[in-house]
Amino acid sequence: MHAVDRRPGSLSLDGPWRFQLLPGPEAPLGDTWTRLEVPGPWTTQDTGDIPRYTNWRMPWPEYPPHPPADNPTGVHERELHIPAAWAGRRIVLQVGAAESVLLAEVGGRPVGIGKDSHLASEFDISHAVRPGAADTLRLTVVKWSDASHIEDQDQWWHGGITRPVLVYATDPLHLADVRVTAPADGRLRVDVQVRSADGALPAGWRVSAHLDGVGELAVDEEYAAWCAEEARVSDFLGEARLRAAVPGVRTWSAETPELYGLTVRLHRPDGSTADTSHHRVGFRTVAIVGRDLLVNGERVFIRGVNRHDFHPLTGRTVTPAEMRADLETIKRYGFNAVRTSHYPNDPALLDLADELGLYLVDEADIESHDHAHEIADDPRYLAAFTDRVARMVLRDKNHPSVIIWSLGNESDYGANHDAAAGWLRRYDPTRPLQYEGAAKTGWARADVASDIVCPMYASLDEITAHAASGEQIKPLILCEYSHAMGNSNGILADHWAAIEATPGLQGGFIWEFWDHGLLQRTTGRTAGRPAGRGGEGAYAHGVAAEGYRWAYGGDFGDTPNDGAFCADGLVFPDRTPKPALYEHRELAAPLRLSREPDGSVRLTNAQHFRDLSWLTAEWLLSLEDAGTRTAPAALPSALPPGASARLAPPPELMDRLPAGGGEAWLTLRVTTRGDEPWAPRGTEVCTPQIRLRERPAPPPPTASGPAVSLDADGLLRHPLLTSPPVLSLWRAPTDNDLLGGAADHWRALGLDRLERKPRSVDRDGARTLVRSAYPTAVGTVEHLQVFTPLPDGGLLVEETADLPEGLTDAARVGTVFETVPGLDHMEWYGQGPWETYPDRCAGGPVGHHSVRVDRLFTPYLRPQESGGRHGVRSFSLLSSDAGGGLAVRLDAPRQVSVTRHRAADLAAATHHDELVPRPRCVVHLDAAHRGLGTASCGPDTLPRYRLGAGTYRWSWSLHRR
Ligand code: IPT
Repeated sequence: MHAVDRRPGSLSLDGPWRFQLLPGPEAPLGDTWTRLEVPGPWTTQDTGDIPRYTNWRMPWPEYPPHPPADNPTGVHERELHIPAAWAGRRIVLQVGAAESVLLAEVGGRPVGIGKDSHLASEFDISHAVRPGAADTLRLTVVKWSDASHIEDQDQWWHGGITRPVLVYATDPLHLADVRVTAPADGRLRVDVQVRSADGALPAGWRVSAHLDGVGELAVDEEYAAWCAEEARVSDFLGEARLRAAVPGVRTWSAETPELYGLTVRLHRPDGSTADTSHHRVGFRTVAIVGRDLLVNGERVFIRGVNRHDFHPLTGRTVTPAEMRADLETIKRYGFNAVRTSHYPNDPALLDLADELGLYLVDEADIESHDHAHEIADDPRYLAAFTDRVARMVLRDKNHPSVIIWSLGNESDYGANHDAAAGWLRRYDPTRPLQYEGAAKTGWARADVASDIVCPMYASLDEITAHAASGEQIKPLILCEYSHAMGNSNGILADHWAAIEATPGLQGGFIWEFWDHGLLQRTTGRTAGRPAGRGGEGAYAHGVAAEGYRWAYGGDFGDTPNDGAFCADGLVFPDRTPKPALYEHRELAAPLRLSREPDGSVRLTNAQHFRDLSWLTAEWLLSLEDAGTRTAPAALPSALPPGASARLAPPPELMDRLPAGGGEAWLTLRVTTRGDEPWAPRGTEVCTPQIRLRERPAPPPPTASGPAVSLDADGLLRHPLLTSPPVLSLWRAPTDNDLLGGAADHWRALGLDRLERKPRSVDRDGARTLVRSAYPTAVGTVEHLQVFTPLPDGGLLVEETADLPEGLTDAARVGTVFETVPGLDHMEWYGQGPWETYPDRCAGGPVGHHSVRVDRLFTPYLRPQESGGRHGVRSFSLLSSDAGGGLAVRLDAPRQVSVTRHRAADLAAATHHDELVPRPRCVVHLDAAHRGLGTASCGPDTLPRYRLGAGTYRWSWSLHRR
């Protein structure tokens, strides 16, 4: 593995290949070939072998290093036409990635074997090919091997060739490696290794290098002279060293991804060019000083996300365009870092990270999870550990985006890690390394194979306590946190408040980017099979089209499996953003607003390297009762990173702030001024806001008109409602609720099957008092509803619920009712427009929002509580054709959800396609709603987002519109 990119000028072998799937590597080849698209795993191409999903357990019982007897083996064949002009050249076959063992043959001759499912294998096939003629190229891929035990990552198991296959040719004398060292001070160093096919170097070869905009690099004369004297050394190493000092260098960072083109040439004695290699150089320095990780001397926050190679049709094969779309999405939602969980990515991804500006934790393909303890010290795996780490580092060392190396994931900690770390520290002293398994043996230990404390899912208390302990000696950056499974990422704002306020805490990587739902057919002859490439376009807005669904573990009949645990990303399988992404975007905002005591607004540049000149903005004044007005905003473009400035709220808006009250919010809608490499001009970046005026308390009601009508059980009859308002204490369990234990708690209390017992009805003039009881396992909830007719024909509902001692941590305390059919549009004043919850609402600015009812609901793969909007003050449900509908005004900002599904409908379904939308709206108005937390893997919500026993009071009024 080397850092010379051979993709340019190569011959692509991608496309349809002949294919046979055998039951094992020893099985005889049959006569019948089918066709298979390469690259692409066979498990998504309808070959009979299925994708299997397990988290950490191996899908079969054999102990390391043994594979199972049943071992699907794919034989891939095609003709290889090497151009006649390549005769006499060194010809190399490169297979981008194959899982898990690759055997290559040309013209019936074995040319090599390869392992590591996420790095390329290269074979010198010069001796085996016949340029100008056709040879048969056969790539046999054995699915399971000793290596499977160290590729036990939490993802689908596939089999096959997953990255491009190509052949390239060089002179026998060629550039074998180029190593670029480009620190922020502009002192560039380029070390070049030259090799010849027969091992001998002819005299007189020469290497040159040119840096765009700067010029030719100088040869390191001292080194050259030394090499010349030590002729044997020179011949053996074939090494050249070149240097340049770049004055006024433009440094690379995630915010300023400045790249310089570098061309390295190998010249024959006659001066002609034997080989050329192109690079993009980013000048930047990474260092750890004390407990700070510094990029170019700056303590940067790491706003990261874990990303797997994933595609809903191919499983794992992704094109450069798809990788770009991933990274653009990642950038647009405020991330500046990616951990390549849990293996080296396609080289194209690293190029893109350099270009778009993302810090990478480049992770070796080592996860021995199920047998972690045995393998970490097992010398039979020693070579694999060091090989996997070294090959990654050798390949990726020139990428400025890579700021940290990772030894792998979830593999305990043993001698094999120390061996790899030893090599790595010596080979690349310019970057820190991290390994969670080593760090966790003692966060304050200096002597372990991790320069960073990189825990997964540590609680806020744990990490802040460590930072305050006086014992912290390394930066703390969570390698995984805020598990994005289903409706999740609660307390992200609390995380970032702590990180930004606590020296020693520097960020983390959300788990994870993708929901790994594979598109599966549900109807027709091929029902149950992966849709594969035939499913192109059979999805939109995160939802699979009719006749398809997003499959998770077990859906292909794969046993054992870990169910929906692979659906834990910030985007749906089609890359549609989930609401949590907006939360992150706002928390990562490059500029922040705050209110000064004199009423002026303070704006802070929260970036590390950039001023504000790339942004433009407008002001929005939102008034609860008088809509929204806008005015252009003048940003202080030259405001340096970290600095703040006072801004006058726009007079043309402030002048129109009506006297006499009503809540008012001032929002700065910030967009890109021009095109950024990751977003076109006009892309929304953040929407920070400040409250100008509080919401006044509602006036005391005056009753007017006839008292409400009730049925025999004391339930409200109302022309706008098809199901009367009753108490609700439950929600359809989210993945966090299910896996974290809250759902069991609610079941034990009986909240999932709460039944109303009428107690009494009292009339007091026009007011009607309805008392009900809701028995639970720990006592009865007493519920009072007071109905008062209002002068405008509306109805005021004042409610009180007394939760007995012991009834703590309910899902919600609130009202649920169902409307007449035909209301398909919601307008509201509150947080939005995206889904928000009490502990995930930083990304939903308060304002007037309007969304189709069907689009309020978030189609999480496994149906669950969804569609909530936090801080809703008032809303209307309208029919878009005939007009009219209903309006609700709440006493205080409340959690509201309007969907077409009852909580029980959601809880009963296993996949989104099982849900049948009701024609009516199911409306929840909550006095209180439990936070989401992240308990499917990690901390639950904080105590302040939980519900206690005691008295809850809330009121709302219902009006015709
Ligand atoms: C952690 C894994 O590193 C990651 O691959 C994924 O499984 C994640 O959890 C959960 O989705 S390991 C877990 C045992 C904490």
